Amino acid sequence: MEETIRKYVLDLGVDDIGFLSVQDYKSPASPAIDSIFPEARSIIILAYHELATCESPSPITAMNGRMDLMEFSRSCNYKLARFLTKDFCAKAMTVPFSYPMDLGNSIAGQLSLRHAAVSAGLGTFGRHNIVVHPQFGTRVCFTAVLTDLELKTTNSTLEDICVNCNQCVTNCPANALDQPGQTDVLRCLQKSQPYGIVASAGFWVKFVNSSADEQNVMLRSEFYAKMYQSQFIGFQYYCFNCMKTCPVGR
Ligand code: B12
Ligand code: SF4
Ligand code: SF4
Repeated sequence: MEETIRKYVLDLGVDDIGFLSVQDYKSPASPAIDSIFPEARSIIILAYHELATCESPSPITAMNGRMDLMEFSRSCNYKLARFLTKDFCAKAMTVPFSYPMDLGNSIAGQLSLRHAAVSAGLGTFGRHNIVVHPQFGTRVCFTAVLTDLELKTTNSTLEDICVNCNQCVTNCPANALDQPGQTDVLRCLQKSQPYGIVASAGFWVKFVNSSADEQNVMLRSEFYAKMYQSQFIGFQYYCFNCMKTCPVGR
């Protein structure tokens, strides 16, 4: 069964795949799987090689490459879920690239794709706390499909792939990676999403405390225009440094 699913997924153009029994998934800061899908038995993780767009000095080009990947991955996830439903009479639920996600007390996905990918043999955690794939290095992203099919966790004997060159730490513009094993989320957010939720809250607090003339100026500013675009894109990333500076796989 695993081989049929692997072939279907690779034929879609996905770059790699891993299988994980739900009992082998461990991400203490994420919701329990049975709070999402009580009958889930397995997680199928799809891996996508990120294009060279992440190297572009233009944040528009870099984000456009990411949007292409997100759209492709959403379609592959959905096709796989339909394939499992039709050909295996299974239940299947998709886990997105990033959003929608919980934006309550913590910022977390329904499933931690990094933890799932590592346990399914698709890579190891790097010094930057994201996953390094043996072939694609850090330029890899993930989606997943949960299913009630019993699938065997992919056998893997991966050694640590990170070569500890510290490039990701040195090139992080937010100093968000100074503490080994931890990403300073707020610092990363300020640099990677400068027109995201933190900036938006600051803008609107200032807006309501401003005069009509000042509000007029604020709504015509470059900052507002960029924030407006970021909001309808979903999340607009302006930093890919920890992905693009990692030498593994290049
Ligand atoms: C929310 C989120 C963020 C938040 C972080 C919030 C957070 N606390 O994790 C912010 C906005 C800061 C962020 C930033 C980035 N993100 Co992000 N993000 C997510 C998202 C949607 C959810 C993550 C989540 O649930 N975190 C909460 C819990 C699980 O994290 P945690 O328990 O605290 O675990 C962390 C630590 O404990 C530590 N850790 C745990 N166990 C171990 C074990 C070892 C040995 C080590 C060393 C560390 C370690 O590593 C974890 C990561 O920090 C995922 C998609 C998904 N659904 O998984 C993408 C995801 C993790 N992001 C991704 C990427 C690429 C980025 C960015 C590069 C931005 C960009 N331009 O794309 C940066 C990288 C920041 C970094 N170096 O850590 C990719 C990572 C791909 C990969 N190769 O691993 C993911 C998987 C998206 C995807 N679909 O591929 N992200
Ligand atoms: S995305 Fe940018 S700001 Fe965030 S951790 Fe990576 S290098 Fe640092
Ligand atoms: S840039 Fe260097 S230290 Fe950072 S994850 Fe890649 S190999 Fe490891």
